[in-house]
Amino acid sequence: RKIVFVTGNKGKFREVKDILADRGYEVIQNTDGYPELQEDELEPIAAYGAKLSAERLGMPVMVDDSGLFIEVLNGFPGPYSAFVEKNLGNQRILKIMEDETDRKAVFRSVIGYCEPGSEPLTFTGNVEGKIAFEELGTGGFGYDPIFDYNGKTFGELGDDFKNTVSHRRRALDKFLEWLE
Ligand code: ITT
Ligand code: NA
Repeated sequence: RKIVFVTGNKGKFREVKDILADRGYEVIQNTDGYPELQEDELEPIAAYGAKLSAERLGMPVMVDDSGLFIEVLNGFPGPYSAFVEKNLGNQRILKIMEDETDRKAVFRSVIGYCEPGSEPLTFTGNVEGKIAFEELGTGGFGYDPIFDYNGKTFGELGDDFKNTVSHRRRALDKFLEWLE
């Protein structure tokens, strides 16, 4: 069983490939990309990306739109997570958070899935944590070194553990439940 995953993000691809391999799926990366709607929520971005990609490629596809939502910053960077990671980076987030005592944050992943000629579906997963005070660990990718899950960052915990509790894992579990 094969699934085409449209993404340019190597970290996402590696995680999805590992999680779905355990369930008997082969994941194939497609790097064509898709225009991202400017929205406050991830669901419409994932739905639109999946629909557009499925029609373009003429085959069923999945996408993953994800982000880090920091509570005290009203959900920032949220849907702007890719832009912020690229242009500001973890150190600038830590700087903004320097004097904040409320460090609650949520990672969210929305899997969009679409078959040509059909409407897109979305599956959302969340994991709660806190913004660390410094970058820790070399595992994972992106915001993982500053995302503290029960006292250790995803960067420290590494992919194998992350894949058992992550936002992406939870979204994929819902997707597979529907698929099967
Ligand atoms: P696509 O090609 O799949 O769109 P992208 O990197 O542009 O890749 P998004 O638009 O979904 O992805 O942006 C999400 C941002 O949040 C991006 O900077 C990711 O690196 C980061 N991110 C997403 N999931 C993450 C995770 O599990 N751990 C750390 N950072 C994550
Ligand atoms: Na993107």
